[in-house]
Amino acid sequence: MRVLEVDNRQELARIEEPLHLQRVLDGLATRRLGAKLHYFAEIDSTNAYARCLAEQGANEGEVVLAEAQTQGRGRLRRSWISPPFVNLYFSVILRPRLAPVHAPQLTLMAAVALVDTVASFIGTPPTIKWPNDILVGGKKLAGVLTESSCDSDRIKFVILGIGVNLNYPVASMPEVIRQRATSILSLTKKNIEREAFFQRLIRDLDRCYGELEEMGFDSLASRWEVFFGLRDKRVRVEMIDKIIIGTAKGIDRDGALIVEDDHGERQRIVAGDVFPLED
Ligand code: BT5
Repeated sequence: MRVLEVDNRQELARIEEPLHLQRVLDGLATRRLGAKLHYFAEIDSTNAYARCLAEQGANEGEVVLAEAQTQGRGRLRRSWISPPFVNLYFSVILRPRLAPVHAPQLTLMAAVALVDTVASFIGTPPTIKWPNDILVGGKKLAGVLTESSCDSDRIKFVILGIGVNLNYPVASMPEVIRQRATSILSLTKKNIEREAFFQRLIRDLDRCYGELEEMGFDSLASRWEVFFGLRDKRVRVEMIDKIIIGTAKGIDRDGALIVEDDHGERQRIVAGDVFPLED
């Protein structure tokens, strides 16, 4: 049985095109994800709310979904632009049996699932920009934000947050992202049924998460590498305390980015932003 909790603090009747959640839940047939769906017309951040639920003991697989976010967030206090009714913003509570050092694998697992879903809607696979961006034609279509809560030797929970631009016209994007972002609408020139995309994505996430839990990271890592757009390219990696220039080599089994610097040393990057260098 699947449970749907709808937050009625907002007047849902005002919404022109709300998600038809029953269409999402009908035939979802997932093993771990989506047994309970918390739906909001508007929220500050689905990740923030999912974290509160997880701290209060919510089960693995519960999903928080909102039509709009007022404080959607990216990494490093950056924001995620989240206008109403056109896109998807959701967070999944996971309780993986992984060591804390392996938590980054979940970001990469989500990227692989997103590639599969997006490819099924646009016909060609997108590329992945380490660690968490899904790009088409070099423009950002989706982002993943994973936030973990850990003890010294185990993960208590991970909040896996995903934002995807669906029926979002590039012309109505704010200036700060307009040149660098895209949407399914902009790529296909058609509005898509958001319910169908969401259902497919939850299924792909469920499948990839199951694969990670049951078979480990190796086969997901190989698939991730196929879509990694910067392999063997010259890159600049910006970290909090330094910048490295070198050649991107791929990822290791913990999901860290491997870059060979200009002294021939292999550098292992666990957090940062990677950019292609113009030759
Ligand atoms: C990310 O961060 O890409 C992770 C985004 C995760 C958003 C989801 S939405 C549901 C859940 N709840 C949340 O509060 N967050 C998650 P990062 O790599 O730091 O990229 C952030 C950057 O992407 C911004 O600084 C902008 O340049 C750009 N950006 C912001 N909004 C965008 C959008 N709608 N489409 C494309 N790019 C965007």
